[in-house]
Amino acid sequence: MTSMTVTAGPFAGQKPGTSGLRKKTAQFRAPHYLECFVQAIFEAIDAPGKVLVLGGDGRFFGREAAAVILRMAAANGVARVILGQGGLLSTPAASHLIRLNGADGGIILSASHNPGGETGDFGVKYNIANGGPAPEAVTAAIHAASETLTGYRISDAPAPDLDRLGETLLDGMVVQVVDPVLDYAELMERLFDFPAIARMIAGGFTLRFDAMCAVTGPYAVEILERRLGAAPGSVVNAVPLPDFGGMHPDPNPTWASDLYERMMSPEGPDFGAASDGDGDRNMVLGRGIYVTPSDSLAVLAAHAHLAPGYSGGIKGIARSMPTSTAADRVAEALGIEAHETPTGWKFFGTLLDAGRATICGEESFGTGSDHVREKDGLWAVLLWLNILAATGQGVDALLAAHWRRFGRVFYSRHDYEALPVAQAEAVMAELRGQLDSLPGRSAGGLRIVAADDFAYADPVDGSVTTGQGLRVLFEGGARFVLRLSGTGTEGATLRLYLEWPCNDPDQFETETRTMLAPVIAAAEALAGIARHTGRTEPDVIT
Ligand code: VG1
Ligand code: CO
Repeated sequence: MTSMTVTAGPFAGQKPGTSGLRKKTAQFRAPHYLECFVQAIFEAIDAPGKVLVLGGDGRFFGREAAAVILRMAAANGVARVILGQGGLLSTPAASHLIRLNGADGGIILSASHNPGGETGDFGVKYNIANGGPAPEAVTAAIHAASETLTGYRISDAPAPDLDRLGETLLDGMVVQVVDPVLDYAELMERLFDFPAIARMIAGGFTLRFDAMCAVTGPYAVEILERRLGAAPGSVVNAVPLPDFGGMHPDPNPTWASDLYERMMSPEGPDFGAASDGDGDRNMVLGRGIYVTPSDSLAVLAAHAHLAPGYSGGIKGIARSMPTSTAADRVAEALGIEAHETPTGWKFFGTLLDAGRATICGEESFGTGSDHVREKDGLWAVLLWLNILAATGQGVDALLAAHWRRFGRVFYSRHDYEALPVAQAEAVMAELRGQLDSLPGRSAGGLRIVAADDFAYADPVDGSVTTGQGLRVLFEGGARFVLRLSGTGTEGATLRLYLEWPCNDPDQFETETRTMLAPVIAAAEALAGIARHTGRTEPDVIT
């Protein structure tokens, strides 16, 4: 067999965002578009001789894309590709396979929490040898290569059967099709006390896991039902579908409303959780109680030592800047390092590699640890279950005890989606223009003590990242942050993050929206979201 070079490209705008390149599926299916971006990856990483992991979340176009990438990898001199059977791999499982096999990197085909299907979104993400998302230097090199290439290489041999386990040769390259679940399930079994969780479940503890017709279904069925003994059917929407069954696989109270409502009912199970398209996000609920992702991070960090994988204690906690400061309180109490990074898991990699953080998290339903280099939805669920089994407490009691010990940080994120880009930029520009003059002034009755455009100097490799979100800090620690999403594919999405720390136990049961009212008013006064966009309510509140 031979390979050929197809003259095509370059395409403008192949610039990875917060997490890979995300575009409308139709864009990715346009002639040569996927191929040119993949060629840019191969050029940036110097593909010849490399070992790569490949898989995705099962969304529409994933199988076709995997077949094309295999043929391109062969033509570009890649030595071996380890492929999840059927082209399936959750993001954390892909991260684990890269590490386990000592691979040079991996390509994940997913647009994560964005809806899939013919009219939905598709995405391609490159991960490096530590298993984590490519850092900025690598994504910049990929983007640069995408801007100058004049074609791509592809083998004219057909791709092998994606469903048949085992090794085949494609134009001299080894294709190794592996079970997507097995190695991951074994890793989880090493980290957590499966017998204790199984005993709790056998003792009558009930749970519901909503896989949202995305990639986590097979993982959750194997681990929660087969290995831990949860009743068959505890995992719902468990079969990955190309269009996610029409669902929007973003595990939050809005998009996982069926689970949310069941959990709020007195007849609901003891524990509920959901995951996103590629399995790296999680939402956790107890009966009658929703755990905010920022609180979940803090609770997991405070109790991680109860799980076998973390019995020696944790070394540090890292959170993205817009994530609430609840985790910082835990780090302080434990006497360990706390890190504040820009949004996106790629910024945790150096801290995890250097052993300066063990647990990381983002307010966007992402939590994870140094077991892989991605956030990991099922991992978070299992750590919760391990903690519940070890303490014998329910989610509500555990959260209440956590607040009593550390105080409660009221938190919410307001998303304004699909805004005209100019309107979103006007909001950002108005606030950015005032930042220097804000300290000492008041807004919404609150006194401002600091305001800036977040910049981050990585303490491990010294790299500096600027322009990561506008933040305004008030006396007493209340705060709001405003930034533009880097994962959307339509117009602009404005995210407003709101936070109000509280040490008064008498107020812990107050509605979040009531507690946040002053800081919401301050944000409106300073940034003028309603004035610039005409929107008086966010599209999604988490
Ligand atoms: C969002 C979240 C961010 C997360 C990213 C990828 O990015 O805010 O915290 O890391 O999605 O998550 P943005 O730029 O839209 O705010 V996933 O699960 O979609 O890969
Ligand atoms: Co995701």
